[in-house]
Amino acid sequence: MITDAAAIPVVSARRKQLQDEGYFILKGVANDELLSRTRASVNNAIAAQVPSQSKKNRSPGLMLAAEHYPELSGIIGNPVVLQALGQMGLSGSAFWKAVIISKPPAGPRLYWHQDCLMWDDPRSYSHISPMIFLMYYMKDTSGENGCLRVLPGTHRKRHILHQMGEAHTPEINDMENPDDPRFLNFAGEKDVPMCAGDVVIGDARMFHATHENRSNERRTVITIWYHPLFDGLQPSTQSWIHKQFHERHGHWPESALAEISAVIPRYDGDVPPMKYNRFPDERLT
Ligand SMILES: O=C(O)CCC(=O)C(=O)O
Repeated sequence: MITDAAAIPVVSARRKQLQDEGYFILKGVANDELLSRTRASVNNAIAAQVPSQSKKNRSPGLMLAAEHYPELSGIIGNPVVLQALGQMGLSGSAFWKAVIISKPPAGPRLYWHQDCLMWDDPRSYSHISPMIFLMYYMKDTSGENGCLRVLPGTHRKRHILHQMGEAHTPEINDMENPDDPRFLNFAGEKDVPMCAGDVVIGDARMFHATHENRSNERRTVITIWYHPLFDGLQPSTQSWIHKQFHERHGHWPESALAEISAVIPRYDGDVPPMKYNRFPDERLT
């Protein structure tokens, strides 16, 4: 019998790396124009904030919510990335929020953490992530200037780090205890050096961290949070993402909303929003 090759489900290499390891890189997805526009917005945002910087968020660095910078709509809705996700079977992504994170010279390590907020949604225990990050670095990164580190496979497998506390509380962000074990090295960790113009796409359930910035220049990333296959999430999860998105970005000008229209969450049911839960239950083994 002759088999129709086109009918055989093909899991692309990218999708396989995302499923097995928890991340993959897309090269050259932000052209010079998009990168310059994004850098201009990010640099203005940082310049306006830096004089008032305190010890807050010492570990990640300066953190600015992108909802105040609608000029970032171009990178948030980047159609090149949406097309690549669609080809991998991850279409219908909804955008939650984005954050500018700028590590100053001598900025310390970012601690190990995972960012999944919907561990009550059955999808969180499946091979398709309910939440992914898109990280665009504004300049090339390496171990010297604070590149990303990842623990491949931890999106699907329980790790000792799951018992070590919640991500993004003021205590850990402000580095009140520099001896917290989440600042240590862990077996199997990998550096993810990046080139500006590329994007690293990762599973929010995977543990990740960064090196310290030992260079004399800022190292800035924009992290964008997407929820692929939005329509397949639990109604309460969809309801939460929809509400969060509209509260944060509802005031954006029409031109900015037009650039992200493909990823605007649309939920018109009446199920109340989920309560966020950052911790997996016994279904994660
Ligand atoms: O600063 C970085 O490179 C990583 C940021 C990060 O871990 C996050 O946005 O969750």
